[in-house]
Amino acid sequence: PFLIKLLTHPTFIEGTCWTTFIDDSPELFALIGSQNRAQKLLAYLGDLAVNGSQIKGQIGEPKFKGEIIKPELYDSAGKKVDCSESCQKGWRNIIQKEGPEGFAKAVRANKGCLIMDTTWRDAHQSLLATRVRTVDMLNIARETSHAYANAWALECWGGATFDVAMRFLYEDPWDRLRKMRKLVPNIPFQMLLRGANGVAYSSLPDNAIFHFCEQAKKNGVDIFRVFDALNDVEQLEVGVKAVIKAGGVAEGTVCYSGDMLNPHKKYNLEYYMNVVDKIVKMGAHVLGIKDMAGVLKPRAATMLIGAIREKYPDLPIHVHTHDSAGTGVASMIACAQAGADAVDTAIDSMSGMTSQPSVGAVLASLEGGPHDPGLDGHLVRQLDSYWAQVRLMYSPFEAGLTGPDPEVYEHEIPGGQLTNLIFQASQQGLGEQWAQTKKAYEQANDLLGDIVKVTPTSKVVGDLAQFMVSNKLSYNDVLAKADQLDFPSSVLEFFEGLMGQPYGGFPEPLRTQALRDRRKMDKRPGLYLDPVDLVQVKKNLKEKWGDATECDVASYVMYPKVFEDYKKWTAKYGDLSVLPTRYFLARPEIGEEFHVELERGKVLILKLLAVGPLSEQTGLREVFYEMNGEGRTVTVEDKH
Ligand code: 3PY
Ligand code: ZN
Repeated sequence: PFLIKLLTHPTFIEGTCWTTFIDDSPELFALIGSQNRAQKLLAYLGDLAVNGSQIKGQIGEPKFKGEIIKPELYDSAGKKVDCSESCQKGWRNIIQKEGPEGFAKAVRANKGCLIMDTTWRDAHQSLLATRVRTVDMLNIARETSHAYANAWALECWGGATFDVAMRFLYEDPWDRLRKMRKLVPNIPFQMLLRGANGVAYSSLPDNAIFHFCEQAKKNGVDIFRVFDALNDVEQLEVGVKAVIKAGGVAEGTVCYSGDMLNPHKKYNLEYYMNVVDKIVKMGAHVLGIKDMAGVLKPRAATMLIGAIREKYPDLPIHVHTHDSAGTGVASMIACAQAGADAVDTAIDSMSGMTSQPSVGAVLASLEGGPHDPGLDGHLVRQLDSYWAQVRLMYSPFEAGLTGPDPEVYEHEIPGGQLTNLIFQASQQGLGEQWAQTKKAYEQANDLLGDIVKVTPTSKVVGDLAQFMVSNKLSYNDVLAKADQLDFPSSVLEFFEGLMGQPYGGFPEPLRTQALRDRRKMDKRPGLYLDPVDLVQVKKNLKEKWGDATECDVASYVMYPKVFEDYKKWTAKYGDLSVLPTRYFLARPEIGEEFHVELERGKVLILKLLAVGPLSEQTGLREVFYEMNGEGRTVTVEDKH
């Protein structure tokens, strides 16, 4: 079939085929069939043996390269939990039986404050550059279904995981979702949806958001946390409507910024109550409070949740925070006491600092009292021994955080971005620059009109801050030279209105001076965008890749280039999600035997035998592996 495809390929027929044609047309390889999956895997392992890992963002090798030991679970009575099967009992049964409205009622009737575990999404997004791979979640999925059986949800999809899965891990996010779903049938799955941006970084046509939510619901998402980075309710409404249409639980979310306790700050209780009123009117089933930077102080939490609870006694309230300042546990307890129905935590060894507060700490604080989350803390703690090992395996993606940063109350940098910026500063070895960046971030925020900062608007502020630091521009310089400065593209997109409308309007004359001849949108961007022709997209993808699912269409619409690159990669190396992380990130030792389960029951036993000498003429090396007892050779370009 490969030869036929080659001979009938338009480029080949046209005669414009050159020697790099095969390299440049990896789609040809997609058609070869599954029989050479093993050979493709060897191509990756050969490359790894010669060139080391090329995964973007990876610095060095994992600190832990041993076999990850899975815990056996024993409940608090000392009884062994049978994890050969997934647990079947949980809140998902209620969603399936009673629908989103029934779920909302049942949650309000529940006495305790439930826990959402974020380990599979925000925790690793905030600590490990979103690099945790599917296999490491699947390996602990059945145990998780037991230990977290009474959890509100597992947050496991959306946000940056969608993009990073394809872009850096060469995994299909939809495949991840389906595989996790199979092993965790009982706990609701929650995803993060950036309102009219979907899981992308700026607005998409409305029909793309509706199509995306439909696929997400069909493939396993139950609860959708929908936010807009500017709390622009029109942008938010697109997402909430799409979720309701898809049959999901819509968690309409208000992003918390600033300090409500400070009377001089822009976002006060009245502002938040006004956004909440609009979210309720939209028909959201649940209200989310998203404290993306971890600046919701315990006293503010009491005030905000208390006011919402009083006004809306039937509305489920779910609170999200980050532990950047070290006050996350105290804030979540304050939320529970003020009437929140669910709060977010992460497994202990994946918690703290820019991640969510520790589940163990929150459980210890609430267990036995009126807000007891109803989880067996003993079981949850046993899962932690697994995650402690996984975290060490992903050490090449650690940002080197050393402790809490209460300065977050001033700079208000969201958790995930804080990790990124610290990492960048430490890479440049410039402690001084980090202090400047934080200061510049505050000033950039002021210049932009003190906006709500979360993806994608946090990137706008971060880009402007870095632009100011690298060009040595003060706050006043930016104002004085705005009509000549070459602003970062994200700043111009924000000023154009591509991310929605900020509360209080755009800062003038800065906006006009920065935009010059560029357009200004004063309504939500979706009203200016033509619908995507989804049928045509599918047709094009089918022509190019031989097959295309609705999920592929949704991936392509969110990230056309990332999706194409992902397809090219898998055409060359196959589906690497089956490869244990230790061999995805680092070369095996010579003589080290390891196993890869290509599919159920099809196990490859591999051993790296030798790496041959470099051929000066070709720049290539031969790599010798043993596969199921037979010698195999791969020829690899030495990129050093
Ligand atoms: C995301 O949008 O990915 C976020 O996590 C925002 O907090
Ligand atoms: Zn978050």
